[in-house]
Amino acid sequence: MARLQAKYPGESEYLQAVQEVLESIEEVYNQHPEFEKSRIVERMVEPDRIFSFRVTWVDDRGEVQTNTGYRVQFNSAIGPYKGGLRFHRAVTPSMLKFLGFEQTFKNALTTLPMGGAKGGSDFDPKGKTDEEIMRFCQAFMLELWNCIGPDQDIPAGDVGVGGREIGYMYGMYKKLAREYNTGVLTGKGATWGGSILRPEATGFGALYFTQNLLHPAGKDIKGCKVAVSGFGNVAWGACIKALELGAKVVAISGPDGVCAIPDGITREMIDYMLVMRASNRDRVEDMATKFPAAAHFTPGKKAWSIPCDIALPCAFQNELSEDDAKELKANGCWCCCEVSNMGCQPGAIHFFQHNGILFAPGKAVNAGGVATSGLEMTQNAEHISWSGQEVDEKLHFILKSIHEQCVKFGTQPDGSVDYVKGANIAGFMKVATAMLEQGVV
Ligand code: 2IT
Repeated sequence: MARLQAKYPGESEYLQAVQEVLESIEEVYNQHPEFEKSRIVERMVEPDRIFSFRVTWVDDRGEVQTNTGYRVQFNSAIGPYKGGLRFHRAVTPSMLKFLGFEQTFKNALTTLPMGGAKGGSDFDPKGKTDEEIMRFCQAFMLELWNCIGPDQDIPAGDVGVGGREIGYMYGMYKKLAREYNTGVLTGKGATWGGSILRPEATGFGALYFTQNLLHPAGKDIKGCKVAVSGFGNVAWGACIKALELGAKVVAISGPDGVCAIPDGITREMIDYMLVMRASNRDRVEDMATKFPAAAHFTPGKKAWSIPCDIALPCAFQNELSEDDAKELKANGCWCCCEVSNMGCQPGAIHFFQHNGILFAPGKAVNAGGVATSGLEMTQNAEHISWSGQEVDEKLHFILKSIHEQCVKFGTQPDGSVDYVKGANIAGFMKVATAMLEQGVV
């Protein structure tokens, strides 16, 4: 860590993600001298390569805009590079390195053969029109197309990138590459190679994982109050499944504040989240404006200020602080499943784990999204499409298996399960073993 800190000062998210994994794996690493001999850790923390490129496009006023685009190909030990694209004004190489690093271990947990990658741009979708989004996506692909391919690197969505953006990017990819293999991107439209349930999969998977977490403790989601942060694709899927399983979603939030929903979110409100996302206004207050009797907006507050049983951070890294964790506990919360990547600050995780709150990390909880991307790749490669039921059965199996891996590697001497350790060690062992078997490359 000291060497990395000196080499990459200021890359705080990246250093945070690496530190968490290294702390988790220290013990098993020391039991495997062959890993040390082959310098597995030194090789694993460094991305294989990073592409960085200028993206210039013209906005609706006819003005020329310039952003920076990136693709971080992190690790290919267990398969081709796989991971999403993030469009957000705060995107930096540090953010994408942390996400690519996390992705490597997450993908290893899915049981599917996928390496880790991440990419994106500091382009800010907020306030952009549909035409501007299209022109940006096309300009972005003008550079990205040369770095990706269905057997090399398969991007998908992340914050700020959904079905609409994937569509625009694929359209441009086809023109540039003269390749008509839809398998180069996942999260596509259902009529042109997209997997049924991919849009829902991250949220659905998170709730399946939560069920696997609660059942051994003799608990169930049914009847629980759930607080959700965000209102994007992940929060949307989580709300649908929470409702289906009989839970009550009592809060959703955005950068502007929180909407308390005392009687629980309805299907109509969940559908409206899609309208809010497509509007690019990035305001959760719009929910309270649309449904004034059901949702009450408070500016500047987080979802963690609303009393709940289960907290589901579904928005952004480091969105839940130690103080938030304490407020949750004081308000009766007893479980936090991290759905966003690195959504909880280290102090919050430490507090949960030492105060009897069930906690599971993003790379286990949210892996259903990329796992279903993996299922989309399989369907594309076979030129077939599976039914929703087939995909859902596989998703159930995958989340169950991820939970089992966490238990296998995370069970402590006192019988409790450290899900952070479990997920990190399980992912690490798979990637490290593959690297060892493939020699020093
Ligand atoms: O963080 C993630 O796992 C994603 N954004 C999904 C990546 C993917 O390739 O589906």
